[in-house]
Amino acid sequence: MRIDAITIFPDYFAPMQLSLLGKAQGQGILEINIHDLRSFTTDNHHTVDDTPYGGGAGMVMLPEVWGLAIDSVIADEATLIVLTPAGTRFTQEMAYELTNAKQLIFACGRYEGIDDRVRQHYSADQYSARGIKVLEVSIGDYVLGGGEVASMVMIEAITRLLPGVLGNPESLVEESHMSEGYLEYPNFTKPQSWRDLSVPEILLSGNHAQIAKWRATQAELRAKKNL
Ligand code: 6GU
Repeated sequence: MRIDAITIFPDYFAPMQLSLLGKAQGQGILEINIHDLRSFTTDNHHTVDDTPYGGGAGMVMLPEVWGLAIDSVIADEATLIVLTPAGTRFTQEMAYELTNAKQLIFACGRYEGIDDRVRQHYSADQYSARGIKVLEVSIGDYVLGGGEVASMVMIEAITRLLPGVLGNPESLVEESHMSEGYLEYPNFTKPQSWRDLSVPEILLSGNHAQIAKWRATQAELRAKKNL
């Protein structure tokens, strides 16, 4: 999978070289390219924003610089993800769907967001004919300073599902959010007793059927508690 993130703060993405993501890039499973939006400006001041038509607070990012930046990376079958708190909520299901994309482009807006014509332009027939899709996505009901952290959340959730990224793919078989409302049961390891707290007796029994039953009950209790 090829990932391109466009931002005015490329340094935000330093953690993408760490841990599983860094390793997957070394193995050629994944290619992550970070692009500085300002390098696509054509004026002396490297302007990326201006005041909103219609008035109001804040600044809106210019369509032309975004157009040049996106044009420089977009390939057939790409999915362009525009990060905005007004977007569709990101879920584990969406993460699974996006693992099928050949290229993901993350447009990280700042300020009051990106001129809406950028979304409109890349949603037009000339792009859908090339298999290009546009999604406006939010990671939750709160407002961040920009799309950078949100796109890293998405990149981590999506790429860990790609074949070969996780050291132990069995980890994906039973995890929270694998199905609607499912939360994983609590886990325990050594020592058997820690600060007066013991590991539940059933987990030491060796009775796999009973253990599976206990875990299913615990998972249900957790799901109810979090409603
Ligand atoms: Cl994608 N962007 C911003 N700025 N805030 C958010 C968000 C995105 N998702 C939740 N809050």
